[in-house]
Amino acid sequence: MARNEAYREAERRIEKARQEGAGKLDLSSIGLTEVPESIASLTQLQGLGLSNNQLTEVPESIASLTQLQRLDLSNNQLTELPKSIASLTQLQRLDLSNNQLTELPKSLASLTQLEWLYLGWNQLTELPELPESIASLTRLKWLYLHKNQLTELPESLAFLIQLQEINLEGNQLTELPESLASLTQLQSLDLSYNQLTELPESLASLTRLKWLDLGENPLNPDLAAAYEQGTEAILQYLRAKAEGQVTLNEAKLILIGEGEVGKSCLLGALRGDEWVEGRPTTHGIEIKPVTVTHSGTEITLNGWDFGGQRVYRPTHQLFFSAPAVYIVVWKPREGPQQGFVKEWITLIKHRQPEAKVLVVATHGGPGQRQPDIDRQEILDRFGSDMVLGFFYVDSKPTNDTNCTRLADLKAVIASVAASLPEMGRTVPAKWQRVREILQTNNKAYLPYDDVIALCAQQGIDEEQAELFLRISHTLGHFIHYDYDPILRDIVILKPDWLAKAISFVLDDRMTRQRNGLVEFDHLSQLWSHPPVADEEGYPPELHPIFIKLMERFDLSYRVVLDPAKTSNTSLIAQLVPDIRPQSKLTANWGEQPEPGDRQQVQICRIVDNRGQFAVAEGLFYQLIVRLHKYSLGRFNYENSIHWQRGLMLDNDYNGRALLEYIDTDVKITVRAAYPERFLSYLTEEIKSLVENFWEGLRCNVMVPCIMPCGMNEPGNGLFEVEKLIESKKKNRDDFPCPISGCGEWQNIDRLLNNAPIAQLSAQILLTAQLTDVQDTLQVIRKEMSAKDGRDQERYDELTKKQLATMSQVDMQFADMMQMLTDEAKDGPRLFSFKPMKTGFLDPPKWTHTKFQITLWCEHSRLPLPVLNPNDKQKGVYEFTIRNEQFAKVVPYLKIVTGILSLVLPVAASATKLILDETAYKVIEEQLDLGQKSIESISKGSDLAIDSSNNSDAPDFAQGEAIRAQGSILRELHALLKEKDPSFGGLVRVQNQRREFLWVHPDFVKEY
Ligand SMILES: Nc1nc2c(ncn2[C@@H]2O[C@H](COP(=O)(O)OP(=O)(O)O)[C@@H](O)[C@H]2O)c(=O)[nH]1
Ligand SMILES: [Mg+2]
Repeated sequence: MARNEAYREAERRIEKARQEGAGKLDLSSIGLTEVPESIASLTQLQGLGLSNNQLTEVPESIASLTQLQRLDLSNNQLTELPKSIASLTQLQRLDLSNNQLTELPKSLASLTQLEWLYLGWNQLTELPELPESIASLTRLKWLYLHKNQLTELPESLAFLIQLQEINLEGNQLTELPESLASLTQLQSLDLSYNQLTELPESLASLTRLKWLDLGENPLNPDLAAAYEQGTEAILQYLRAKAEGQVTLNEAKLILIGEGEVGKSCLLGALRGDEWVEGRPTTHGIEIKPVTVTHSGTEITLNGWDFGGQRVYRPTHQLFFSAPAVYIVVWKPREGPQQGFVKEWITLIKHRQPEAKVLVVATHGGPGQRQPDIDRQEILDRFGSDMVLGFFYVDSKPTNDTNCTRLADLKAVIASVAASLPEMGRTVPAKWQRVREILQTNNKAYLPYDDVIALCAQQGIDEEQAELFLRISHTLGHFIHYDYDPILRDIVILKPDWLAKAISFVLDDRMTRQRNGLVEFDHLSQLWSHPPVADEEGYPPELHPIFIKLMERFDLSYRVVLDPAKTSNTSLIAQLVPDIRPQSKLTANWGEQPEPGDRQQVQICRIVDNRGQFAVAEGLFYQLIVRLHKYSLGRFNYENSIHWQRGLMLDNDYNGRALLEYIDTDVKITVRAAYPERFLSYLTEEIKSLVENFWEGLRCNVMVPCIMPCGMNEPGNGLFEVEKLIESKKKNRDDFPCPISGCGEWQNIDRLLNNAPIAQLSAQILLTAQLTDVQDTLQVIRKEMSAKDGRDQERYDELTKKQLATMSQVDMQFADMMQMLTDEAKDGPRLFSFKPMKTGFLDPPKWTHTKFQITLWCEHSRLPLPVLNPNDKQKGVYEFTIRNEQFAKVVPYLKIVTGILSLVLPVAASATKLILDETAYKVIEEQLDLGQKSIESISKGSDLAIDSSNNSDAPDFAQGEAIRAQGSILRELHALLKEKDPSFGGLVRVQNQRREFLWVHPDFVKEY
């Protein structure tokens, strides 16, 4: 509509409203640039919609609409508000989102009836000073200030005591006012994407707070670790701090470099220890404290001295947890080349791109003249932000003086340590006391119960002690796995002690000769009598614990040599053969995929933060362990296929995969009836491993060319999936081949067809052919029940189409769970529900009714009553819910019911648990009833329940729709928690990607 036309249309609607004495007027989305003056005549108006226009100002005449309760001005170009807005004293809801406002008028203060105030997506840099303005809006319940530029919040926010929800996502806040604590009605506080490092302890008094979002803030490490555990955990942490806190001036000091260059001597010298002649070589890691002083403040550095042997490198990286001062040591006598200084800095940089590094040459006694390192080259390559200095010291004192130039080095170490962001952070005083006691008691480990007793002595109850341990574990102070049946009873107090035990295995000749296979008896032998002088060995009761810990660290897994016996052998992944097992490969991977199978390829290209190709040291060892449940040798180790740079996997109906490390690329090839599922799983697994473990590395997912290339050969070009998607969003159809000399343009859609990671499968099954899919699944279920228990043959007789359907269901389930990862911190995601009476089918009479909700296990994908045959009421709850309350949660229930009814028939495949027919029917019927009640409610109400009919860009929109269910899920958690805080005995576990899942106790051992 042209401007005038829009204006006239608005005038017409205003006139009509005036004649009819209408209460509401909708002038949204008509291209209006100016509001007609005649609006002033609608003095009776209660609701006015002006969103999605091009308004640059609001006319003064609006002041006449004194009855207005709802005003929507969102999505316009407003830069300021008229003073006259003050006359709208009846306003309850004011939407100003997505405008260009830079400040709020003082007159806002008159809108004392306001309950909703939307100010998201503006350019507010500060809230006006109170009390003139916002402080008088004492009825405000919902305040949206997201995506602004706020750098601070006024203390007077405290007057808005009715506030239930504040959204401050995407501002520039560096701290919060203490007064926030007076907002006792607050339920939801979104602070994500700000610059917060600490939180006021007073926040802990917000007992109604159910949702606190702190994602993407530079939180101090302790706080970040608490946050990782969920909203309740962080409140508990703040409560502990509120009781008393201490300031910590401590950091890690990490010494690395080749063997025999003088790391241990240097640490000794920094500590002021006496010089030791002929010091024995370091096995694993040794930790000793060093004290330094900076500007009068004493700083404690925990010095980590790493053994330099190459074989330790992959393991050592585990302990490069930030933040630390890193010292790379080298010995000039052997020349800089032999010191591998650049390689060591690279190793650090990949794990900790923010690390601070000092390069230290040893053996620098008086009169020593040695070749120097090319300092400029190192600075050019790593930057002077990272490499902060070069030193040349002698750790050996001369007769009359101290160690040469050591004092200078120590002073710089102190100042670098003082500049680390977590220096001077505060932690709960009681916790710190316990930590000190545990760290200085000279014990390498303690039983869990002893630690809890010690906490109790310091006034920490068990619940808080558990949180203390979880946080200490995340921070790397202690090692404790709370749900692992073997490890939960022990707390490892000295990680170095463990690293040493592992080093004896890595050093062992026999294990090396057997390509990493080692029997438990032999491990026991090594640990009882270490082959190293002066090491006394470890008591036998610890040996099973060590084996378990090595598994937890992705260093080893137990292999099946004889399916009839329990395993007594580990595979140390790092020691697998160098050579590609060619004949085994050919036997298991033909030239072409089998008939009915398709082949898909994706490449994970590993690059550093400058986009340069980079090696993720030890990546394949970790993959061999993490993916071993898909190993070809999972039933018999003999059949395994893996070597230093590759492995083959098999995932039943989801297909077979070959993973190969080619230079710095991991190439993944999958063959299956529907290869997308396994391919996207493997890609995600590698991507998340690379990006979580090596903070300085990125994994770009690439797809290969599909056409013979412009150079008339089979195409070798690789296309980055993310770039293809970006181009697609800009409505481009083709993308040029990156190979120089080719430059042929390829169709983006066809390229992306090979990239399941770019697609969201969620819409595939929940739509049209749903009944077809369900029929297929029923047939599959019958087939599989008949083959109950026969592992490998279960899928043999299924058709390719059936196999493909099962994979698609798996993929859809995984997608949904993935999108709700954040919510899983605070509670389980899978429920079924049914109405208790059937009267619900008559919607008009229906005001509230009784519902039954049943919790499901996220591992087995089965409802709890099936898994608890002796207590069928566990995880089953009855609620009386009002109609509108129910309508609110319906969108989530709809999605989850849909998924569960697809997953149920094949759930057995994950756990090898086949449901008998009666049990199956009961669940099926329950899901069905749930579905019916949703439909009837949807029909009977005008609530926008179906979120999936969003027509534009379905691939991306669907994901958003599911993600939007998060808040509903949180409400459900709150309801359930009131009934049963234990969630029916479901246990919260973490998978290898550190995502939380809620599983039945029987399956905890899988994590
Ligand atoms: N003169 C002299 N000798 C050193 C110095 N640093 C190390 N050494 C010698 O080099 C040997 C190996 O040092 P060590 O600290 O164990 O090496 P690491 O394997 O890197 O820990 C020691 O036994 C010392 O004799 C130094 O600064 N000056
Ligand atoms: Mg040493």
